Amino acid sequence: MNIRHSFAFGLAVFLFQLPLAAYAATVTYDGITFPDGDVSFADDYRDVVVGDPAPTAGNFDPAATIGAPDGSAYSLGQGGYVTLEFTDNSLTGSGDDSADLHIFEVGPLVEDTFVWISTDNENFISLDKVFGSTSSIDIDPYLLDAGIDPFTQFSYVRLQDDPNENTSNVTYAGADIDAVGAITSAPPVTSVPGPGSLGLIFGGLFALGARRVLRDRALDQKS
Ligand SMILES: [Ca+2]
Ligand SMILES: [Ca+2]
Ligand SMILES: [Ca+2]
Repeated sequence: MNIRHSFAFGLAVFLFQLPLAAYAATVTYDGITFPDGDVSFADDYRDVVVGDPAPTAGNFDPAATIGAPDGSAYSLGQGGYVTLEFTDNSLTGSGDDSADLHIFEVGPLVEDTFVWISTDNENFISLDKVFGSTSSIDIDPYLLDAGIDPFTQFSYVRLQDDPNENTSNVTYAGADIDAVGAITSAPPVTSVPGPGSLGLIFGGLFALGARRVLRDRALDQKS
C-alpha cells in the first residue's frame, strides 16, 4: 500500500467513524443517565396548542423545553400539548425493559402528562401517561403491542397535559415541561449514512485512487 492508498484508507475510516464520535459523552441529570450525552435531548418544537385555561404567569415559551434540563419550563395549560422534534438524534426502543425516554417536569405540582411518539408527526403511538415523579418510559412494550420494530427511529414526541387533573391551579395550569430526552438515543433519521451514501464515499475514493494510478502510469510511460 503506497502513501496515497494509506491516506485514502485512513480518510475512509475517519469518515466512517465520524458519526459515532459525535455520540459518545455520557451525561446524568436528576439521576437519569443519557449514554449519548446532551445530543439525546429534543432539538425543536412543533404544533403548540395552549390549553384552556392557559397559564396566567410565566412559562409561556415552548423553547424552554429544548435541550438538556436547565430549570426553564413551558406550561402546557390545562389539556394543552406540544410536539417536540429530535433533529440531531432519534429515539428508539432498547429491545429490553430498560427505560428509553424521560420527561423532565418542574414546578410546584408535577402533573400527569400523556405521551405519544411518531416517526412522521402524523401517525402517533400512545405511551399512556407519565405520573410526575415516575417519568421514565420503557417504550418497547408499546412498540411490541403495535407490531413495530423496537429499533424504529422516532423523531417526534408529543406531550399533552391531562385535562382532567388539577383544574384549580390556574397560575401554572398544565404540566411544566423542562426537557425531554431519549435515554435510548440513535443517530438522526435524515443523516444516517445508508448503504447508498457509504457506497458513494467509497466509490468516490476508489475512483480518485484509480484515476491517480492511471495518471502515474501515463507519466511513467512518458518518462
Ligand atoms: Ca437532540
Ligand atoms: Ca426499553
Ligand atoms: Ca428547559
